[in-house]
Amino acid sequence: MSSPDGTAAPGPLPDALRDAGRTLVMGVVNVTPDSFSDGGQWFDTDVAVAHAKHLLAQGADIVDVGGESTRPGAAPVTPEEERRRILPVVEALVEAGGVVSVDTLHAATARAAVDAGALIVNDVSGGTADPEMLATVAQTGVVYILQHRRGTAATMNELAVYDDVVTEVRAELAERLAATAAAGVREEQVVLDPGLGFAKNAEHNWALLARLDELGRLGRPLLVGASRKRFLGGVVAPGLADQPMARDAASAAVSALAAAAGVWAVRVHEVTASLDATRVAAAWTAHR
Ligand code: PMM
Repeated sequence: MSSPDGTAAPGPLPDALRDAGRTLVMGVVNVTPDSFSDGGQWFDTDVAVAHAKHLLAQGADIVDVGGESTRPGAAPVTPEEERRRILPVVEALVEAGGVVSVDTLHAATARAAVDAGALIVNDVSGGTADPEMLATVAQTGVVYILQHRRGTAATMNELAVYDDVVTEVRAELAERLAATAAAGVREEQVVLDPGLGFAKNAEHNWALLARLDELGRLGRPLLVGASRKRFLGGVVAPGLADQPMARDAASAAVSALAAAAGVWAVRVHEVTASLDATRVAAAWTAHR
C-alpha cells in the first residue's frame, strides 16, 4: 500500500497503518511543563498516560510522545530527565497496543524508547542535534521522521531568512536525506517533514503548505505538523489569536488540505477532527 501521494509507505510499520487508505493521524503527548501548545497540562506521568490512552481511544493511528519542549528559546532537558518523563508513557501505550513515536533529539532516548516498543523516532533536528542519532536509527531499523529546521531552539528564529523557502527547504531536506543514507539508514525508513515554525515565519509556513507537492518530489512520504502553531493565529477569529487551543479548527482544516495534497501523516493535538478531516480528504480524492 502506498501513501496518499503515491510514495511507498515507510516501513516497518503494522499492516493496519500501511493499509489505512488515508492520511494517518499522529496524536501529540508532550510530557513537559512548558510546551506552548498545551501549557504543560500533561506533565504528570499518570495524567500523560491517561491522555495518551484517550488519544488512542479516539482513533489516533500513532501517538507521539515527547519530553522536551521544542519551542523557540525553551530550556534544554538532560536525556536522563527526558527518559524519566517519557518512558512510562511509552511503556503504557505499547502495552495498550498503540503505535508509539518518540519525539526526541537524543539518540540514547530514541534507543530506550525503541527498546520499550516505540516504532518511530521523530527528530525535529533531522539528525543534526546528536551525532549518534542517525547511526542509532540505522541500527534499530525503525521509521525515522526527518524534520527540517535551521539552528537550534535558541537560534532558529533569526535563521528564518529565505529567498525561496520551498526550494531551500527541499534542498536542505535532500542534504539531510543523503546524510541518513551515508549513516546506513535505509531510504524506506525515512519520512520527511518541512518543520513548520522551525526557522520559518507565517509566510514561510503557508508557502510550504501550498507547495507540498514540491517536497513530495524528494520521493519520500511527508508528515505535516501545523497543529496549534502561532501562524494559525492569523486565521482564527480576532481576539482568539493568542490562544493555542483556539486554533484546533484551523488545525483540522490544514489536516484536510494536507491530506488532499497526499501527505502520509499529520501531527495534531486534537485527534477527532483531524481524523474526520483525513477521511473527508480520502473520500474527496476517491471521487475525482
Ligand atoms: N512540532 C513540534 C514538535 N515536534 N515534530 C515533527 N515531526 N513536526 C513538527 O512540526 C513538530 C514536531 C512543536 O509543537 P508542539 O510543541 O505542539 O509539540
